[in-house]
Amino acid sequence: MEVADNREFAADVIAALSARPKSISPKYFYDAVGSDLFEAICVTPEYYPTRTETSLLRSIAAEIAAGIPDGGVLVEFGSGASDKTRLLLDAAPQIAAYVPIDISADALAKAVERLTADYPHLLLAPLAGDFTAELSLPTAVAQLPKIGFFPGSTIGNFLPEQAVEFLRSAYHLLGSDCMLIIGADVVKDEAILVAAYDDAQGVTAQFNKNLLARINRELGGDFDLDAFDHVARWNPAFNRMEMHLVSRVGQIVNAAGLPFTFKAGESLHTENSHKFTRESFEALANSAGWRLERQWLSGAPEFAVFCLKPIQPEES
Ligand code: SAH
Ligand code: AVI
Repeated sequence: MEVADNREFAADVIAALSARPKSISPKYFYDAVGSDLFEAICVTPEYYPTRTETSLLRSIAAEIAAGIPDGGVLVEFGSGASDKTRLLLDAAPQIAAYVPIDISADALAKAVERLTADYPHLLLAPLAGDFTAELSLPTAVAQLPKIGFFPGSTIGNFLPEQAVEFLRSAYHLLGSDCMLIIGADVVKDEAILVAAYDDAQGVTAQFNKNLLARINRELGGDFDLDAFDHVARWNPAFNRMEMHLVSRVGQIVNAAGLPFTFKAGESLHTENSHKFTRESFEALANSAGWRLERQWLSGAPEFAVFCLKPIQPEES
């Protein structure tokens, strides 16, 4: 990790542990260990979103591909292992270039190595960084038509106002003649949701606690991982799953050179995963300057894929 990144991580951890209630951005889950743990979550029996979205994308890839222009550039936000990407690349050989964007440099490097071997004619231009920061595309692809791709329901990890900000900046990055394909998880029975975020093997608990392990590794922290419980709960007021790390005891923990107090039962809120309906997603997209061009819905457990296009001035 770069020194500058480490400084930002330290500052965000200090702010998170000083806040009441304590809360941190989920982007810090994804160091090399966290990215591998996320891949392990995706194959647990309870975590349906990956399987469901993958099979939906497989069945609609040709329809999506039909709307992709010749020589288009696929720009993916939070690309991870780039597995779902392959479904689009295979269905749309007219795609000339691929720009995977991910905060996990390790996950990005591994994905690019595999894609280079399997798609020798594709121009690959990876960007390691935060997709909420100001981004610019490599000059080699600047003039090509853009197709944004944001699978996984990672959009659900934003608060609604952050999602709107992200969608607005995606428009600026992709240009007025683009399309944006977004995967979004759908509101459903609470028991299915809670199980997906609290799998029986404890992989999601490990993923959540890796945040503490990462603070120990990178910021000289002394978190005792066994002194915290992984808690996954449905918050009906905001239609979201929440993940927390709840202190089992009253304790003082050191991190980034400072002491922080936890009361027994006090929580560090680590993630929100908002779930959508067609109506709530469309309203979100509209408020950020996008219109819903098409939508596809899987069978139960439901997961949706949306195709968005920028609202043109004459439409507003
Ligand atoms: N798109 C993949 C991976 C989803 S997991 C899929 O659908 O399976 C979320 C991915 O987003 C991870 O690879 C993580 O490293 C990345 N990510 C999370 N927050 C990010 C941020 N702020 N900027 C860039 N990448 C981010
Ligand atoms: C990446 N993101 C959409 C996942 C989610 O479902 O919110 C991360 C995750 N958290 C727990 N399990 C998976």
